[in-house]
Amino acid sequence: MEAAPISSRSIISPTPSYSSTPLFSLRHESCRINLKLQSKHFSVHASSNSDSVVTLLDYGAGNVRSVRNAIRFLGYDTKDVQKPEDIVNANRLIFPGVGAFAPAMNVLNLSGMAEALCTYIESDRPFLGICLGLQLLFESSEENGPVKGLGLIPGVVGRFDSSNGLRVPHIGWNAVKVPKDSGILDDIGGNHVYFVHSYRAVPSEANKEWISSTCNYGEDFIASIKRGNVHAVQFHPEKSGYAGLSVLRRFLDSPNSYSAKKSTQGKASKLAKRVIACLDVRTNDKGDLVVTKGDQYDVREHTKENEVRNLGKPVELARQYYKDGADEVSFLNITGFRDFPLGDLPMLKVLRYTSENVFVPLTVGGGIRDFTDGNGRHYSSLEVASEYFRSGADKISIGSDAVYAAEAYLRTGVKTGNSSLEQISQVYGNQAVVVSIDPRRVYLMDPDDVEFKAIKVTKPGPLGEGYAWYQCTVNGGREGRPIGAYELAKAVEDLGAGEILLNCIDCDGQGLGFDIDLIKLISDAVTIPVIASSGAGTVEHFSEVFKKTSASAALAAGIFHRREVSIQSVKEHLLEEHIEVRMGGVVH
Ligand code: 1PR
Repeated sequence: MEAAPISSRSIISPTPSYSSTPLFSLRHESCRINLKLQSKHFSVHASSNSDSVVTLLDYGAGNVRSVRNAIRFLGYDTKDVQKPEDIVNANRLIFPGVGAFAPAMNVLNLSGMAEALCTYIESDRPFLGICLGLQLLFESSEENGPVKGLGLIPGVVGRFDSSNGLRVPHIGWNAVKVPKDSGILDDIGGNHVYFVHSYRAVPSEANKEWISSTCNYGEDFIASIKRGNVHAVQFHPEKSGYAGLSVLRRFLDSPNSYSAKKSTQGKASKLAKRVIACLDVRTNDKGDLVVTKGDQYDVREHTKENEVRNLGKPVELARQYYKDGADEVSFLNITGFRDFPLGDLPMLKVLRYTSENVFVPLTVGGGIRDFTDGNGRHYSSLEVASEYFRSGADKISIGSDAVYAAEAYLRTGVKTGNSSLEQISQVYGNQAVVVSIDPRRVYLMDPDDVEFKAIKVTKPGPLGEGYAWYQCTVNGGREGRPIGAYELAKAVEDLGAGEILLNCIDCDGQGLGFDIDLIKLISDAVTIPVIASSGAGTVEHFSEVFKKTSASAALAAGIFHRREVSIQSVKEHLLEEHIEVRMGGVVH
């Protein structure tokens, strides 16, 4: 049954008036106090916004470029909220919450925007909250808390329970269960949409009137809410490909006129396995930024000229992979360890252009570390990451610097909070931080020959060795370090990594299949998602890695760049093998 609208007030009332009496007793105390202080300052008037302008609440905590790009792609302009009055005077408001709950509430409370939001929502004005923008509507959150929220919806936002082996954060594509006509979700049917979060609100008797869809990840949680003109989604429509754009389009096109169309009745699903296209990017000898690809990390042609292998242009290839149905696109700036990324403006441009019309998650890595330039100016890794996020990245990937941080942590047992990994995950959340591991297999006759975790290997080494350990490297495989992939994975999970990108130098570019021994070792050792990488040559290699290990995603480069295997054929094969994947590239 459709929940009653919050109020019967029309969306664009020529003289809207706002009651200073809360319509919901749940609103938390600070909201109520603010209300008294602020409501008299709101001069509410008919908005002069045209219908093609949507107001965006960006409180400066992270990347909302993707939301802006998606809105623009759908033919609308955005107007930024500068002051609380801009909220109450908006025609349509989108609130893409970014970052952690407590700092977000803090900014909203201090700026007076918490109160303005409550007023706006209680007046049943068109609202779309995204991710944290949904969670903040609840009474409180356990994230670094308890912390009070806006208190409009009954319930406490809590963390997914990983004690039973559930991988947290919940990252990836899930179909949502739409039990009733929800207006903006009408077109998504059984399609998968993209989630990335560690905290969730769960359905209860008290909030059931708000729920418009649920999703299952270890338990049922609230995927979206709807009440009158107020909507919020836990998933990211701006990152959910065509299905996500349809949600935004429905909200933007006609917020007040969703007629009961088809009831989608999407089924809840398991988390789909992701197929990721990876673009190793570097400047070639002519100074052009190109997509390259190595053989065991050697990216130079074995010709007289010895030039860098050139497999295409980064932006064009990323767009193609998005259309082909890639669930994510990763850019690895493979010489980032020696070139300072903020000096590497072409890479930032690649991100900006790509994010204009690629609506799946983008990860970028390479060179994320503290840096002092020739003029003595110090840049923190957080500044580098922030610039990547601002340019359109959803996740950043740290390679070499995470190895040094893990070594220090294992040596001292102390989390200093100073490593790039810790700093970035603290500010942007651990779901935004991937650690890329570049290990090399080292065979052993006896597992006790080394102080690191060694395993029995499926295929013995060249001298008949039955064991191996996986030595981590830095600087693109150029330097081996005294730490194993197993030790590194566990340490970086502790330090705040949200995901592991697990390469293998031995398998890279060989097309002989993923290193199943390594991927099983690491994916069993951690509770964060692991992306299997290096060695894909056939569609069967993808089903093998998903059947034999707990990897959450599989990444490939060479076979996609050389068009030997298409993303679509990988997914069709996985479906035939009863492995859940998101189908459907772009149809617009
Ligand atoms: O150390 O933080 O500056 O990050 C550097 C990043 O660049 C790391 O993520 C590292 O993995 C990557 N990188 C550095 N050198 C190379 C190289 O190839 N010379 N590429 C490199 C790593 C591995 C995968 C590759 C898969 C799949 N490339 O990303 O795409 O192996 O390939 P395949 O399907 O063709 O087998 P920092």
